[in-house]
Amino acid sequence: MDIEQLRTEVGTIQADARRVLADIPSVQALREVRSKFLGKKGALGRLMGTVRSYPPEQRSEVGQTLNQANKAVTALFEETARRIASSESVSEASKASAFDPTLPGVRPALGNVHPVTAVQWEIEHVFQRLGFTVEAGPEMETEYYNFEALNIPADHPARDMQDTFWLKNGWLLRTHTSPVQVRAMEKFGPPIRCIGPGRCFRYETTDASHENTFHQCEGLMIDRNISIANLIAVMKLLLREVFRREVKVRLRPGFFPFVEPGFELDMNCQICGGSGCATCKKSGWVEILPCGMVHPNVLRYGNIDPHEYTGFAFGLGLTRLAMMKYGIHDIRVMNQGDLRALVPPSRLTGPAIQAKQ
Ligand code: FA5
Repeated sequence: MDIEQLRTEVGTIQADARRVLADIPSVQALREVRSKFLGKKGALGRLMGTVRSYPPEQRSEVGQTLNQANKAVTALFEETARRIASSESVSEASKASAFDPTLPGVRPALGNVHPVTAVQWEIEHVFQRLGFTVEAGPEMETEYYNFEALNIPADHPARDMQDTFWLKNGWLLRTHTSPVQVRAMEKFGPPIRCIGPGRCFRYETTDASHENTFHQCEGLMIDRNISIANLIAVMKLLLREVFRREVKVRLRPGFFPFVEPGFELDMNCQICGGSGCATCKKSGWVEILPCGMVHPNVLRYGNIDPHEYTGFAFGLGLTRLAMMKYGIHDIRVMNQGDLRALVPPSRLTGPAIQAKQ
């Protein structure tokens, strides 16, 4: 073919390529078509093989014509490849976002949480990390577990410290969570690490820091060589984890028949910052964490040899702790069902809270 026919042929090939590539559906199809145009035996490849058949003075022009056509068709293929790749990724993305009825549903966010529940979850999480189990005791208790096994015999004046709701059957509403101690000793035997959060009841007049129904959290650790140092370390860790900063505390001697020695751990009132308010009765301090070394008599009641084992116990005022953490001035708000006292998920802290949601 002469050089004019060659130009016409090259134009036809380029037009064919444009037409074919406009409808190409996939990368695989593109690959198959590519050899028909650009392969050695393809339309342009075959023409390249004819360059030598032209007179020497025309070869350079023939070469240039074919090279330009080759470049143009190659560019067409590249552009088509990019178009297919981007449309494939769009369809992959739309596949991924398509509704899949087999996936588990998105759990709706829980409503707001009661402050006591929120603090209880945090405390459970802290202690579980330390290897403590979480125990529950009955709210309706016997005199034996609430008093006697805690070294408070019937005529002991300490019974007056906790005004009791007596039931007609001779049982009572537990005045503290300490009965959980004895039940845990009976259930597990030493060594023991447990906490017992729960509701307590006292027949007393209410004010900004006293309720007749409130929460405590008992703690008990019994093993060989447990000392006051262990007790203080755990108390400090507990407060640091709940408040996420150091809080000012004071330790003073305290009397409880079931511990010896006994302590009162008070914390700086978080409502007034220690300057004195109705919540802390103008003292700047709030009684929050009475504690001590378990009395040998109590260990004996729990069938544990006090010569071999020692332990510490504490009775955290959970409701008061929740007041301090969430800035609640009056404890009576806690039982009034006022929805404004609840803690929205945005104010909850601690990994345990996420886990419970
Ligand atoms: C007891 O109940 C002991 N069982 C605590 C204990 C356990 C001491 C183990 C030693 C070893 P107390 O009566 O102080 O102690 O109460 C403990 C905490 O419960 C108080 O510090 C306070 O934070 C909280 N609390 C007591 N009475 C009330 C009340 N009426 N309203 C709200 N919180 C109260």
